[in-house]
Amino acid sequence: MITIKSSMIGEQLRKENFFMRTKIESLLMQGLQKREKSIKEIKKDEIAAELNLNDVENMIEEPEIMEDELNEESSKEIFVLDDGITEEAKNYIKILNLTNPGANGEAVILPSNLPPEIKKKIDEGYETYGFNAFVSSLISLNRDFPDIRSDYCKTKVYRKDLPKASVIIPFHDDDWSLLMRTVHSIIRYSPPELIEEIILVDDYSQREHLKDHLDEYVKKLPKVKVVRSHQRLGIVANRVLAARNALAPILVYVDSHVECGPGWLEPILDRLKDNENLLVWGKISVIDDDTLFLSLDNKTGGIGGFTWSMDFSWIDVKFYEGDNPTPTYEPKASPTFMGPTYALWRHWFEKIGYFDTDMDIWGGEDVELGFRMWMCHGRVEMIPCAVVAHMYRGHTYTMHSEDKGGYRWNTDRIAETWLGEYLRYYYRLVGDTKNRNFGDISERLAIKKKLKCHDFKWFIENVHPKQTIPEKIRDPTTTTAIQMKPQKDEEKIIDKKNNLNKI
Ligand SMILES: [Mn+2]
Repeated sequence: MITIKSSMIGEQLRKENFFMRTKIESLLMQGLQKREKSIKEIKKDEIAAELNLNDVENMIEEPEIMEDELNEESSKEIFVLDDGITEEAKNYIKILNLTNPGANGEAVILPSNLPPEIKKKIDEGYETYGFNAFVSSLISLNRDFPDIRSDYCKTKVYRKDLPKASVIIPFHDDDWSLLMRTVHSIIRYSPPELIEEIILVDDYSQREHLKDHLDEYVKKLPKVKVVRSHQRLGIVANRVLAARNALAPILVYVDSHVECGPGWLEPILDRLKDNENLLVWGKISVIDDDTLFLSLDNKTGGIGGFTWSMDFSWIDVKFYEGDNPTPTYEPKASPTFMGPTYALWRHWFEKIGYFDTDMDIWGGEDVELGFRMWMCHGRVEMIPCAVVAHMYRGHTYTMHSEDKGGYRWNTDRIAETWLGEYLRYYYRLVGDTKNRNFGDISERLAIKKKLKCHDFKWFIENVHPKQTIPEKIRDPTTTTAIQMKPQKDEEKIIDKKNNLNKI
């Protein structure tokens, strides 16, 4: 057995026992064949390589692995991923006469003449979690994600020596099955040797199933740990909390309501390997919020744009270039990105100032980081081969804190920090410049100065030249006040964000 002195990192190591053992065993086999190293040396080297810690010698007691023990099946710690379908759910599946509901990403279609008890359950799910949580509870946590990737993505060979990832999942009062299906999909579709840890970051959840029950459950899962904040931080500050607690060189942020598809992680890590100032994000498909249907397509995707009201907008892309009928699935430069799945180097994230933690609970942080990446000498790309399905849910909890102003507080901070001479385009869309309160942005401006970041004119000209600029105020030096109506799509987005209905 590997015994590890109890320290915080020791705890982490203990959870990784299974994966280390698997790797140690394969190395031992190689070592025994070559007869180059003793078992003890191989084991120590391997753990040191895994951890990349200088003081690994001090953390690990004298190895006691015996050769014959390694040959016994019983010495392996096997993690079993349960399908998570409760007895109650099984009963409903029977009543509804369903077979493997939701398997392979299929829609769960319920009969129209539902018993009142089930109708009530569905309504409660929507009310509490903003989606059809009843239907989700009927679906296996281990349902297969159809491999719709192109041949290019399926056959591409990625390097073996990729940097390891801390996968970070922020959550707050989430539905159990949706959150756990996210976790299971990551475990099932990621090569274990590429994952250092999966961190569930609790933003002060109050629901019982996310307390002791969650702590107990994750003990049964490889590499999963829970980090909790003891006050409501919001998703922005929570993501920074996780970054500070993460062990791996690469941070991969994943929403709490996604399913990761086959081969999603390798292209992300391979692309980051040689690019320390890069942020990549996955191709976002959709999990239907009513039927949990996985809506997948490998011909088109979206990269990130923005509107002058500082809202995210999608820019559709086809994976075809010009008249070439053969699609290309190479990474695509993207002016901004959206939060369901993105990854970057931990040290780069720290260097460019994490997120703006004075932002309110949620909103705009991804657009802001997209701007900052480009303007402060980095880059953002969407990776078509990294397929992740995301559910757009209704909100069911408070989206702003007492001392901050919610979504527009956040976008005001973005605009005031980055837009410079373009700032009035923003205020003409969101309202009067007077009496706005967005807190203190001096720290964010200091980062911009310290990193010698480009200005917004550079960003428009070099990163997003197709961005619409209202004709009459195209020249930002003009001082004439011109009334500007929101563009159609911007009106829609403003309306949507004001209602705070979906993320
Ligand atoms: Mn989301």
